[in-house]
Amino acid sequence: MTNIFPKNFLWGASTSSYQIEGGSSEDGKGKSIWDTFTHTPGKIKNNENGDITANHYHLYKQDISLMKKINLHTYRFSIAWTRIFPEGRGQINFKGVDFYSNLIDELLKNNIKPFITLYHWDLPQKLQDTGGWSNRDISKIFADYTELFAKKFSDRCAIISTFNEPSVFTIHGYTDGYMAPGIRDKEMYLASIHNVNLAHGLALQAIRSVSSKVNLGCVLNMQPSIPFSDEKNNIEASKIHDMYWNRAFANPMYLGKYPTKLESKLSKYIKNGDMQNIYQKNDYFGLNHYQHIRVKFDKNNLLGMRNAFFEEIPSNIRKDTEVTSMGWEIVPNAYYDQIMELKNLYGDPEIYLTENGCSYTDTINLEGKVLDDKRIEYFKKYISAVKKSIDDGAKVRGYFAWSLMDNFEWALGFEKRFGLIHIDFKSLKRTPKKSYYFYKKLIDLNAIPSKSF
Ligand code: GCO
Repeated sequence: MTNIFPKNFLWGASTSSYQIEGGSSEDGKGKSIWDTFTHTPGKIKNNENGDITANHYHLYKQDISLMKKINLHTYRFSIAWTRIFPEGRGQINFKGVDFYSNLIDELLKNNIKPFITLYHWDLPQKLQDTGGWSNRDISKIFADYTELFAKKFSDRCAIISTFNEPSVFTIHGYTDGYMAPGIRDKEMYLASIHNVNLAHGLALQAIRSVSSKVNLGCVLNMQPSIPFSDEKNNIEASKIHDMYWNRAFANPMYLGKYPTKLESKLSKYIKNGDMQNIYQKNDYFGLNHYQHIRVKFDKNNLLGMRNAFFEEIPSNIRKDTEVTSMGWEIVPNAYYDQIMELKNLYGDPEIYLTENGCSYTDTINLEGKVLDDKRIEYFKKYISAVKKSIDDGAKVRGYFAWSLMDNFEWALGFEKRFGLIHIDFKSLKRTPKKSYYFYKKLIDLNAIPSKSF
């Protein structure tokens, strides 16, 4: 087997609107639940927020020229719903439409394919005020937003995803208060699962009513759920985690059916015709993955389980395990296993690996360089696992580093740096890291560079 990736394999990088744009109330943009959440004291580390963050809203041309310099094939970014519809529906904000039109045109001018995410967690606050994802009306409202987007942009955007990581924004948004909107309500959570699935299916139909040429799918985070220990309650907890974290969206969207146990919990929300509306043809499966998850029973958690912290892992395991600054284990075999599971359980789909990467406390040295060798080692291990999955028959069509640039890491603020490009959040100076040049070599070779940098 050669170490060269298939011809036309897409090398990309990912970001999201709230995490990099800034301009949180500029040019008619409406308030999102993350604008509300980050301005609620105590929710975010150091009470940081995304009002400015990397200021991509004003610096996007500079950022695109940095993409061009490494011959990036594709750039995955998300649309801030509140730039298009400040209140989620009704009045269109044409300055917001113009921003994304200019951004997309600049990408195309630089021969970079836009890979669009229509929802990466920044729900219009006005829609949250009427229940957000727990209110069934939102499914149609979301579909209407996606139809408008398709009318404006489907001639220039060949790949669109409805959502980013639905299990993350529903679990952390509606069960444990960790993310916006910070609600802890089991029934609202269960309703949101079904409404998001329905929104996905209605959106695919709405977009296809405008264009049949767009590649459509969803970006899902999937990670092997492993019991923290072989105690019965932890084994049971890992099964609950797998159901909500891995199957609650992948199964209805890609197999047309909820897991049996979940279907009975959702029965009051499932109306005639819903499952047929949800189960539309997906052109690809978007997979976000970083590590496996060790799951612990937790009677205080609404779902009866939680992710174990790295520090809780028994020392005999911990001593042989490398982690990133997020405390996430570096386990490339789990990545291979997850990709192969998609091939074997979800109909051997075309797969885009839409997020993978690592955080470290990157600093700029006296020569003005960021020597992030650990990130380069991470990419070598994980991208080798990708190549192995392709050699073993998985239809992987592209890989996106998370992230193009350092950004606002949700409840953790700015401390966790994932970027190929270092951002000074005070001066807004961009400094390409050593991994940025590694990534360029990877793209030019279409293979993992053998020699070290
Ligand atoms: C996610 C989100 C990204 C995160 C990244 C690091 O996967 O949680 O898509 O917004 O910033 O994954 O946590």
